[in-house]
Amino acid sequence: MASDLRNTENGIITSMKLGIVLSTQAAKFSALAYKGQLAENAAKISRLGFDGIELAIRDPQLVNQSEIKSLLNELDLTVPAIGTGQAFGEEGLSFVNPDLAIRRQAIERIKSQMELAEALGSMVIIGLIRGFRDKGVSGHQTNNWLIEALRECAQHNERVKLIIEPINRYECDLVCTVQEGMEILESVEYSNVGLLLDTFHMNIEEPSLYDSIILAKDRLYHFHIADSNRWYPGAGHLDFPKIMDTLRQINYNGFVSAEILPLPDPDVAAKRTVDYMRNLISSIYSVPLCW
Ligand code: LER
Ligand code: MN
Repeated sequence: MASDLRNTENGIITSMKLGIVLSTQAAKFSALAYKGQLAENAAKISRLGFDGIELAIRDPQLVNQSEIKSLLNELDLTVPAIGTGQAFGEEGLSFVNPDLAIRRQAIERIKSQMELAEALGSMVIIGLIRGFRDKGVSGHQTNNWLIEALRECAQHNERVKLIIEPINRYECDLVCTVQEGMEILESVEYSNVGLLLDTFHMNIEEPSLYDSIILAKDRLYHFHIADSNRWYPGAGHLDFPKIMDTLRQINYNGFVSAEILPLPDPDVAAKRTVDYMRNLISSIYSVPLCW
């Protein structure tokens, strides 16, 4: 109920929810407004008016599940998704590493993230953990390893959704575009596997962000927002009114989650995200679609 009320903007019930990424530990990845100090930062995020926190967790063994649950319960915040890329960024685990032991570790890590996700009511992000194709391994073999890993994880617990994030070519070489994401979904053939689209990556790879959102349609399970410069929405040149209107057009009712640089500082970035996005979300629900 409380979150319905929070999604009531000027008397208009909106169904998109607003989140922000917080890393539960220090990380090299820079587009994180908040890192560490979970209790303090979660309280700030709640006060700012977000509906949820997307947690970036390198390894579920590093966090205390019941502490997280009760803290977020108290703050009335949900965890829409768990980010897993640090297992690649910090430890080198990947689904397509030529070393079988590393591939197994990556798969087991995702399964353990799925257990935590089930307890928190979250989805699990499959981003950088896909890894890079090794030069000595064929594209065909790499693709097979990726699909096999996804199938094994999807089958492990069909109640938990896995969300594949197309990532721009400079950070990843497996599934960079929404079309490639849709093709992987077709090969994997599990309905608990869907897509996470990120405006920052789409701005680099997609001819049209809007057509790509429409292509993903009901396989779109989660959405990352950052402006063209990866600052908070409104700080660059992306057309967020049109992006949000397109999400509304496909009846997207999940989270839009800010994965942004902590600039000019974390709190200002978070506050400007809330101010800009709340205004936008209520305005797109208060006027007819512009299509
Ligand atoms: C993770 O969500 C992401 O967008 C990537 O840029 C991670 O490197
Ligand atoms: Mn992202």
